Amino acid sequence: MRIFHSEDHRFHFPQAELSGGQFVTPFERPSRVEYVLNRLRERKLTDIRAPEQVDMKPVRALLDPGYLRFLETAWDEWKAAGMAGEIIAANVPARGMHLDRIPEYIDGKVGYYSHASETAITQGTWAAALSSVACAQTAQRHVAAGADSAFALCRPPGHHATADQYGGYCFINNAAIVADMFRTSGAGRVAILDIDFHHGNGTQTLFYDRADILFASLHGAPQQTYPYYLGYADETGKDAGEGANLNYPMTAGTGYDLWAQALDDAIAKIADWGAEALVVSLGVDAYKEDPISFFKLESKDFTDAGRRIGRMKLPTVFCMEGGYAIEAVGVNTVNVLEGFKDA
Ligand code: 7XA
Ligand code: ZN
Repeated sequence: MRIFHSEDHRFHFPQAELSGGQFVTPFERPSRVEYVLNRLRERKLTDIRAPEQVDMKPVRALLDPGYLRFLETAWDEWKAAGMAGEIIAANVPARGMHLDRIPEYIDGKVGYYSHASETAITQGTWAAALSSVACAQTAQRHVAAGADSAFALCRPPGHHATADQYGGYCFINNAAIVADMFRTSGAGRVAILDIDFHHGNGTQTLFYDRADILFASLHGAPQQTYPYYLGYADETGKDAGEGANLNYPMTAGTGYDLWAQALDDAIAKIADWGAEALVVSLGVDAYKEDPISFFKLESKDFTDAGRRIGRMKLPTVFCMEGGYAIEAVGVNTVNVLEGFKDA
């Protein structure tokens, strides 16, 4: 399996994350990628390539132009306003306020274009986010050209980002862009299977009313975990997209038996629906030791999950999402890929 990776992810390295009322070193950090690369090499998965240049056309096709301008210019505006630290949202449009009027001042814009405060923007965030998209896009082109699969080692991750909001460590939704590119390159129906511990609220929102892209997500129940305000089982899509959104929320302590039943159900529904290509939002934070999650998957379960996904025999792009049990991130990620190849 070919792997796409860019060193430019390192441009995004915030010093601080707001977590539990404290500023801590971000869980989503550059060394995660090193663990994955090391494990890939250990397992002789060495077809690791730099991505082609990012193509902004598919990005602009899906995302809000004002949001993209904001991401590109936020750091300079923040610094020009005399702010000393990293960009962190402190004010958001809440119930009863205007959701449709974009403030002029950068502090207001930051709140308008974000949905959470844990995620900092730094000088290099835009460049890193574009390199992450470039990995995903190059993986898509490789598969659209005939490869059975590819792994985009995306960092920063993407599945929480909507058309006009960042948060949950995500700025641009890589998996969504890949799915839309599969459509443009000829696939009639595309499925996104999100196995990250957290609900992919961004991906769901981007395709909620679309009949051509199905979204299925296995995740921590929103009553109990981030992103809290989306991810319930009764969110099934709307208008033309009715029936093309499948949520499998599961409660704290969920182990592989129950999780795998949800996976099998999602896989069966994706097959029945007639997907011609598959995008996997590959987070490994369902792992039992993950510091910010509460499922109980073991490392070997990721191999089995990969095998089940591989049995679908669909052209597949994997996009890296979360996973913060730092020393196990590489093993768990590569286990999914190896299971997939062995299917
Ligand atoms: O898949 N998404 C993640 O792994 C990021 C979750 C961020 C949680 C932070 C809650 N304030
Ligand atoms: Zn996650």
